[in-house]
Amino acid sequence: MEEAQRSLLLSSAVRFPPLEGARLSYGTAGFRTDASLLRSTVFRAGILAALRALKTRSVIGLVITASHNKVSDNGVKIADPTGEMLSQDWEPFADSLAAAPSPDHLLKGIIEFAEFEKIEFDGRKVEVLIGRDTRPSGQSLLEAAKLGIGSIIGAVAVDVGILTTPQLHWMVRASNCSTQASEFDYFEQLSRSFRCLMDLILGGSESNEGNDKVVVDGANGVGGEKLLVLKEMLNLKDLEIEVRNSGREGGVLNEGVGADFVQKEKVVPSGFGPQDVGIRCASLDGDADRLVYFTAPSSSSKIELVDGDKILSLFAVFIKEELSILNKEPDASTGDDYQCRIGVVQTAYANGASTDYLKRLGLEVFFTPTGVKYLHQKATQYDIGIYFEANGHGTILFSEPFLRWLDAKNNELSSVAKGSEQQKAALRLLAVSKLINPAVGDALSGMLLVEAILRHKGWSIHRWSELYHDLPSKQLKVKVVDRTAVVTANAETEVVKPPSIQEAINAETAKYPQGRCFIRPSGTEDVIRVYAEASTQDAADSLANSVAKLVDKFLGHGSS
Ligand code: 16G
Ligand code: MG
Repeated sequence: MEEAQRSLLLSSAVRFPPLEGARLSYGTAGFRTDASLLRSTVFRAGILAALRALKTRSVIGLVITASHNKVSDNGVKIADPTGEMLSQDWEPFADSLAAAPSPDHLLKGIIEFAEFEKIEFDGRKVEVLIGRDTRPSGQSLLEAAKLGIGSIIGAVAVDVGILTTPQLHWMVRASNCSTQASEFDYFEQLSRSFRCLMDLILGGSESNEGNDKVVVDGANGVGGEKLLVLKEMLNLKDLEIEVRNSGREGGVLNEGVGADFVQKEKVVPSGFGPQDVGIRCASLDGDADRLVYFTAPSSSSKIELVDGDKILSLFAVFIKEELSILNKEPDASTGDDYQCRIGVVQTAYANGASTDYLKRLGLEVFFTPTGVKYLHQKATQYDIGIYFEANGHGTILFSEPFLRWLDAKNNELSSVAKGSEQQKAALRLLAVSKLINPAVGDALSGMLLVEAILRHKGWSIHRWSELYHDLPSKQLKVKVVDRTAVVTANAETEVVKPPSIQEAINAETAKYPQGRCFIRPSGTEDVIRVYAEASTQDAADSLANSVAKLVDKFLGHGSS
């Protein structure tokens, strides 16, 4: 590394001393904590993003958000050239950069890592797109990120403004594919493919049981704001989208609103109530990468929640049906068959009833640990990989060879069977591949796809919800001395360390019909999470409580 580069790094690093005692880890989805503690970490994440851009010779993304967490928190994460999460083998470097106690240590760490990764500091121009959510701390953290990026010679920070997290991921991917990559292009692509899908659907669909309205809770965040823009561009006549908690009405981000609140508390978000009974409602989280649906109850009881598992199931049913239409109709067949491998990916939090349902559909179901990066990676291994976490993160991935085949098939069909159901199925699948965000789960594009499929099938939200009945479940968290003492295996369904706790969990679970229970260390909070499922709510509550006591006994403050 040249002297000019060394001194630039040292001189900028002295402006961002790390806070003592605030040791952060890149965690499941980037660094996250109280915004007032983050400047040094975001500055260093800027350096990391610039190094990643140098290494990959591609456009990289940096997003400043703390998603569904409280407004006083913030966070930072990096998007790789494909728009996916930062490659996991760089996470330890992210941790050590964040932890470097002084500018000299920081510089030494960068030099060693750059040598190991063979990163050349040749001054070549590389770009990092920086986006942020609506948090008030975003602007000053953005300045810190810019200085971090600017301390690598040749790296240029491009401020793309306030965006949803999935928009930023999409723009990074599009920039590297040499396609149009502005925010306007994102909206254009979503609206064009949605309209195309609706045109292919409206031709043959039954009525949507008179249910042509969706009311969306925008979590008082960036998603609500962007949905208003998208709605203008869509200019729909046959679907009314009403946005509440858009952030324009003065509500606080994620406070009593948003997908995380709705999914965990199972109550209506603020701004919703008895006037919404019978209406299809949806909720986004604070950076719009999570989506859940729900209906408001007539009394004060709990909502009917239609979570990520049910969105996954709806998508899976639709895709499977379209594929079978495409592969039927022998008279129109071009004899060009493609063995399309379709797979669904879930985590241990998926309700057992959803997994049974998907398996009954004949689908291959695979489990990964919690966190989008794990599910996404697995989903890339299929021709059509559909992944969702119960909390509403998810998308559909189509392989390049499958899309090429589908395109060719559509072209052939348009000469031999134009306008046939078979050709329409090909066109619908192509439209879905353009509507859905291939970089990461995206609440806006996911919502449009849900709306199109419900319309296609003529289903109300109740009909959709009836696909299967969730098993009662309960989640708890337990504060422990050291959450890293828990090591899990088999997609977090089994504890391998400390010894014998799994046996105790098994013994407890065996007492309950349809009982299932697991514990895992949270990747975002200093707690152990407990999940329990059983045939009744009382049983699920009781199983979760007993296992929480076991966690406390083995790992809690009284255990040592
Ligand atoms: C993060 C993850 C989410 C995961 C959650 C688990 C992304 C983009 N977000 O929000 O997928 O479900 O963490 O949190 O990957 P926990 O480890 O605290 O339970
Ligand atoms: Mg989020």
